[in-house]
Order: sequence, then C-alpha cells, then structure tokens
Amino acid sequence: MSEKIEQLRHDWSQQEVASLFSLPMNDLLFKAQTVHRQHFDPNQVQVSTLLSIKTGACPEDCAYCPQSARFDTQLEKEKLMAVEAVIEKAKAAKAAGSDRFCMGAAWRSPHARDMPMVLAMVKGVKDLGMETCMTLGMLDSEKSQQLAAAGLDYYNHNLDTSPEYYGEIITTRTYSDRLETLQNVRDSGMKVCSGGIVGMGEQEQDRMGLLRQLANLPQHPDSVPINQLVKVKGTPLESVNDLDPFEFIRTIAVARIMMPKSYVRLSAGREEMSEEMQSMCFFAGANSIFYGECLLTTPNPAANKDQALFSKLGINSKHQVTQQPQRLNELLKNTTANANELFYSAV
Ligand code: SAM
Ligand code: DTB
Ligand code: SF4
Repeated sequence: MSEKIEQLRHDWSQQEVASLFSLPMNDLLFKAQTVHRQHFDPNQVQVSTLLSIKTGACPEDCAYCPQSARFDTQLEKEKLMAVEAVIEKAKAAKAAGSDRFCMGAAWRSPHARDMPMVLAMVKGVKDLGMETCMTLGMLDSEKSQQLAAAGLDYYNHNLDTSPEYYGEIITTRTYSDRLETLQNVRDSGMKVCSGGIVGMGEQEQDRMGLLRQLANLPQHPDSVPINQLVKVKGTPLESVNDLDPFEFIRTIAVARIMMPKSYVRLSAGREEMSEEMQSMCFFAGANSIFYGECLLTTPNPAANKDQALFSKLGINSKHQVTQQPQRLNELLKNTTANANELFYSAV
C-alpha cells in the first residue's frame, strides 16, 4: 500500500468530522476502503455469537430498549441463566466455528450476588478456548478487575449517541457514568467494545458527536458496534422516522476513517437492510457482525441468508469449519449458536 499509514488520532474536531460526513459518497467510500486496507484483510469479517443471559425487567429507561421494565413490549422476562446452560450454548457456538461468545444481561449494573455466577460463565467459556465478551451495564473498578481476572477479553458498553442528544434517550444514567465504566474496563486490562445506535431521531451532528467521543477516548475502542435502531413496539422510539440508508453507510465509513485499527461492527438492524446495503457497509469498512437468528431479544437475518451473502461477496469469516449440512440442520433449532453451525457449513 503506497499511501502512508497515518497515526491514530484522538483530537478530532467537530468541523473535521463534519468535513468527512460531507464528502461526496464515492470519495468517502474510497477513503474509508483505503484506510481499511492499511490495517485489515478487506475480505475478512469477524463473527461473534450473542446470548442474552438475563432477559428483561431492567430498571433503566433507555428509550430504544425492549428490555426496560418501564415499557410494555410484551417481552418475556427471564432470570439469570444457569452457568451450565450458558456453557452449553457456548460449546455449540464453538462447534459452529464461532471465535467469540458475547453474553448480555438486562442490568443497570451487576449485583455482587450475581458475580460468582458471571465469573464462572467467563471461566467456563474461556476454558472452551473461545474469546469472551460481556455487556452487563455499568462497572466499577472492583467488578472490572474481577471480570478481567476471570479471563474476560472484551467488555461492551455503548455511549449510544452524542452527549447533546443523550438526555433525550436515557435519564437513569449519565454520559459520564458511561465514560467512567469505559475507563474502569480499560484500567483493568480488558479490551473495550463501545459504539452506539443511529436512527433514533438524532441529527447528523449527533452521529458526528458520537464518533468524535469514541475516537477521542485516550485509546480507541478495540471494537465499535454501530447499531441501527431496531424499532420495538411499546418503546418510546417505536415510530421514529427511518434513517436514510446512505447516512448509515456514511456513519460506518467515518467510523472506519477515524478509528482505523478498530473492528467496526455492522451490528443491530441488519434484518431491515438489503444485501446491497450491507455490502456497501463492508466496503465502507465494517468488518464484524453478529451472526445468528436472534440478537439479544430481536431477530437477526437467517443463517442461510448470511451464508449466501458472504458467499456472493467472497467474504471469509475468521474461523471456518466444515460440517455436513444434514448434521447442521439437525442442530439448527432456533438458537444463535446452532444457526452459526449451519452458517459455517456453507462458507
Ligand atoms: N444492560 C446493559 C447495558 O445497557 O449496558 C447491556 C445490554 S444492552 C441491551 C446492550 C446495548 O444494546 C445497548 O447499549 C444498546 O446500544 C443496544 N441496543 C439495545 N436495544 C437496541 C435496539 N432496539 N436497537 C439497537 N440497539 C439496541
Ligand atoms: C451492541 O452494540 N449491540 C448488541 C450487543 N452490543 C450486545 C445488542 C443489540 C440489541 C438489539 C436489540 C435486542 O435484540 O434486544
Ligand atoms: Fe437496561 Fe441495557 Fe436495555 Fe438500557 S439498554 S434498558 S440498561 S438492558
């Protein structure tokens, strides 16, 4: 690659980010793809498996979230899963070739009484030889250190939107609470996964503000999930206007340019996206997805759809296993992990 590899920057001004957003689309995509190729194999996409280990009844008021106890979303709540059940799901994900297992809980922050179970989950999944990720809400430094000591590789905690728009979306925790959690995670030595949601009725300047906050952290998040809002009936955002798809793609491209070495995850919202749009997102620098028919509580594209898309685009995932489709079909019964298995049979 002839173009010089630029230093990572942590001093982006709003004006500079605005200049990126306002580039002609072809120029923006070319720039993003050029940066992408300096740091990553352009045909490689990292695939993670998600599992909701504790569902619903969350005390927080995040306006997008189907799991908040404050909204009637008809979601069936579930207690914290048993450690063995989580490990079984992780085993299935590993058998399918998944390299990272992400466990999410609908908590404001984990209670001390839940930590032994959570730590056992981390250890159990690690012992399978998988990378581990958790998203459990706010963490203080003690809990961060406990998770790090148990072997947790990544902690996901999103900034969600710009500081300016944040108050329209969440009132039960502050932006600085979120930044503090990210600092605690970093200080404990874990990798940081942090991104946000677009399509929540925010302005373009808020998408700029979100990316600016992420890129101006002392260290870029290792993984940056860009979620498109999944509109769930019963949440305050159920009827918000759709975001122009090109705006979503621009957000991915600008994230790639600002955080050149981070994995940018084309996260929630793929169920609503055409294959062409997803492929533009990969061209814009997205190199990670959640794979499986369910995210935490909402649908994600079917296994065979993603498998067909990857195949059409010549995209490889990190770990590929070859198993017989009949065996995979037997296993494929509505779990994310089993959906993974079908997927990996075909790529
Ligand atoms: N309760 C923990 C927390 O909020 O930190 C962890 C789980 S929470 C569901 C993880 C992330 O999922 C949120 O930060 C948000 O960015 C994303 N999310 C939740 N509901 C969503 C939706 N309807 N559409 C897109 N992303 C969503
Ligand atoms: C992230 O940024 N997106 C994932 C993961 N981190 C935990 C969650 C998306 C949730 C979408 C709504 C749901 O399925 O409940
Ligand atoms: Fe609770 Fe997390 Fe949903 Fe907010 S995003 S309501 S903290 S589960």
